[in-house]
Amino acid sequence: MTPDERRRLARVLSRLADASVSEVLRLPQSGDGHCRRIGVTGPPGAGKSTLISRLARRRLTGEGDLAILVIDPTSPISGGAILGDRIRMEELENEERIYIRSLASRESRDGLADNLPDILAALQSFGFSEVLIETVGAGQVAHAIRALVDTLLLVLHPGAGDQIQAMKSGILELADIYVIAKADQPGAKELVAELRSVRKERSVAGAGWRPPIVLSSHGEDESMQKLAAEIDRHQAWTTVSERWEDARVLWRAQHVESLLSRRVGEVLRALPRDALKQPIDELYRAVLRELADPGAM
Ligand SMILES: Nc1nc2c(ncn2[C@@H]2O[C@H](COP(=O)(O)OP(=O)(O)O)[C@@H](O)[C@H]2O)c(=O)[nH]1
Ligand SMILES: [Mg+2]
Repeated sequence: MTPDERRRLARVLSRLADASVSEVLRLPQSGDGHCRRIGVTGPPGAGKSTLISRLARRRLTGEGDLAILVIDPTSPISGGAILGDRIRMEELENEERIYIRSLASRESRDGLADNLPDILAALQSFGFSEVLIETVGAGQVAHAIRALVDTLLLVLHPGAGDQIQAMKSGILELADIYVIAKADQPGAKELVAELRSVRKERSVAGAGWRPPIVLSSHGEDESMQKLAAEIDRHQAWTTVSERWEDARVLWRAQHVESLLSRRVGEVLRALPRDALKQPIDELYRAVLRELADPGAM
């Protein structure tokens, strides 16, 4: 990617990140395409950014450039700056085939960033063949990111054992690959054992796919090679098992749901205060009327 293209992309992404629902709907619709989407999620401090910065080069061996999106729940603006994560991905800064961007999740309902599907479509139209998306994963976010990516990595670190119980019905069931980062620290073996027992109990959601467990310390080369291979194996599996098709359908439903929910928020905020005092059923119908009125958008 030339510096000019980078600047153009940065402008496009900034515009998208701030676009309202109606602005986004007026954009030309691009196809779903075949850009690989890989989510990297896990608790704060688990080692996600460190891992991504090491994994990124390994993922570059094929054709096409690689984009990294860091969804930052704390950053107040969606500028091009990498903010807190800059430190962790510095080594990629001069890599011509890698583009890094942080996005604020702000008050986005699903804990991701507004217009993320459109941002991903834009990256695809700029010729990226793969996107790695870092996000802090818990609760709602886990489900939102699951719907958005083909392959989901869950990054945990030793000592996170006590969090496993809490995660059981959520992200642990949704992830395709478990990564134990900071495997140089005590407790890695115990975490492997716990993940193995979780894996046995996994329900139909992951039918036909047994999430591999990959250990990594400081993203050393050998484990990154293994992780990259497991990602490829999972990508191949989603294609063969037609999971890819299912994922695209799910993704479209999720996209419309998030647009509608944002639009409801916009409508409610635009209502005069008095309108909010109506009985709930009347208010509900008033919002529905607004939603159905295309002239209002
Ligand atoms: N000992 C050790 N520390 C690590 C490892 N990976 C990351 N860290 C450190 O853990 C902290 C959080 O890492 P970071 O990648 O920013 O985690 P994130 O919040 O999940 O993105 C940083 O201080 C890293 O240097 C690892 O494999 N071993
Ligand atoms: Mg990070």
